[in-house]
Amino acid sequence: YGTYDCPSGSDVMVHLFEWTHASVADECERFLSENGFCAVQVSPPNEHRVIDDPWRPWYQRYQPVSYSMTSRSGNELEFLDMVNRCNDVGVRVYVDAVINHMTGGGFGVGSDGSVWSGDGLDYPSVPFGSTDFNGANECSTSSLEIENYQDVIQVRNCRLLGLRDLKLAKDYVRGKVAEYLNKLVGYGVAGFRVDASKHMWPGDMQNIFNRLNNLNTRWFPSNTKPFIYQEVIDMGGEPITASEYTSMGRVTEFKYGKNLGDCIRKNNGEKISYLKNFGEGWGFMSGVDAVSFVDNHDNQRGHGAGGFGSILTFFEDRWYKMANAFLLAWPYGYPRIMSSYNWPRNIVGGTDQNDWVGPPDNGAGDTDYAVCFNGDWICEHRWRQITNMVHFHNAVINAVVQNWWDNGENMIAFSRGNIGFLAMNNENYDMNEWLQTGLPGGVYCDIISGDDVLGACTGKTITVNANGFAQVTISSGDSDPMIAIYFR
Ligand code: ARE
Ligand code: CA
Repeated sequence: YGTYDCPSGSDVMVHLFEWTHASVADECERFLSENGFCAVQVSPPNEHRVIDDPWRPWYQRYQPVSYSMTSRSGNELEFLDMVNRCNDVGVRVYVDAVINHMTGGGFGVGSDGSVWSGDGLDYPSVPFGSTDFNGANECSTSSLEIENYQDVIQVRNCRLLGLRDLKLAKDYVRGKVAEYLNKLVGYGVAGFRVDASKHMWPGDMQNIFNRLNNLNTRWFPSNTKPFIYQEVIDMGGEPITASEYTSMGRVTEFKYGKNLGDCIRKNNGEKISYLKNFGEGWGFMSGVDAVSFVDNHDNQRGHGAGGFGSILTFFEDRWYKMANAFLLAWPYGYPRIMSSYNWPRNIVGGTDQNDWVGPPDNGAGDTDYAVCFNGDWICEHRWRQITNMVHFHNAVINAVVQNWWDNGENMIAFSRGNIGFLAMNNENYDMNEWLQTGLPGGVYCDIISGDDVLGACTGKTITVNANGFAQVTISSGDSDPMIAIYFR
């Protein structure tokens, strides 16, 4: 676990948040495979609660009802078709696995027609019954809720947000979870984002992972285990740390997006010149253990960790492009690009009143087919500045950082060996510097301001002399105050 093997020349994943299976399948074929994406993270595909109030929030999918496979993204056949078609064009599918819990309180009928009762701890379609959940014997709070994140036992045995907490110490429960994950592996899924990993004992998770089958040999080499990355929010200050999980797979590094956002926003005197040793030098987990990202589906709407004042999202598009350019140019972690839908964000007193709003739909709760740049589908992964940096990332993957330059404040530049060069101006005055790019002499196309189409550059060109130097000019008024060039 913790290893992954992308098709050569691709090393980035994208979270197509709340996309339907049909639209993910098409996106693999028409875009992801052509643009260097290794994998797509898809929303939880299993049966989930259906919530009326508020109307069909995105988060209903984090309340499992069973492991049958009709969700808001589509049915089992559509899921299978998506996995087949993505794998056929070399794009891995990573499933968001919600295995810590089932629904919150209440009762009803799930997205695949199964009855469920959180009140009665009864999920007959699995089946899970009351003895399959942690209760007063395991959790000491009278509410059965997590009340104190300093108490490890509470965090792992009590309820997160009222969600009925599975007794993963029990062989039967482990077996049911593993059966679900193995069904997906059999279909050709290549890996899992493991939701709420902080709330599960590493030993229980290891037991479940030990039961996982090898990947489907129709697409993958024999004896290859699924790629695992675990959602653990470790900002420091709590007894549960990311390092407890790194032996089982990668872990989401939430410090990355918060600190990068702070530097780009210049919060509390932070500067992008401080990014010189971004990563382990900032106290992050080792890059080989990390999944790195600017924002995720939680913290872009004020859930999870980070805070609106730090995290950058598509709502602040200029800064957001700068943050993603850095993410993709700088060697740290396995980068994940967020792909969002728009919603009427309305922050009042630090809370987004519309943080619940679900994806574009037909009014009856059926998610629309995602059409990029149409309606509310934002498709950050298709923004030229971001897509082109995915290509850059893949081109420089084996090259180390060299030729770091900064002005001590908010102008930076660095090369990746003699393959790629990025410069960024986050000052409110122009940058005009004679810099070592590390690159062989020649005329290069800036892939931020344009595309290099069959050798014809639609953006700025940068001339590198025989000694590797170039005049780098970036106006503070540029809509994207940076340039990126690489050797092809
Ligand atoms: C919803 C309602 C709740 C209601 C519940 C049950 O909002 O009011 O009680 O349903 O009826 C998502 C949403 C939740 C939603 C849930 C279920 O964000 O709002 O609850 O789905 O529908 C902690 C966890 C971390 C978790 C974050 C959100 O450690 O694992 O909280 N993130 C994942 C997903 C979420 C998802 C869940 C888990 C649940 O990415 O999308 O929730 O499956 C500090 C701590 C962190 C803590 C953070 C926030 O930073 O260090 O550990 O994160 O505070 O509490
Ligand atoms: Ca738990």
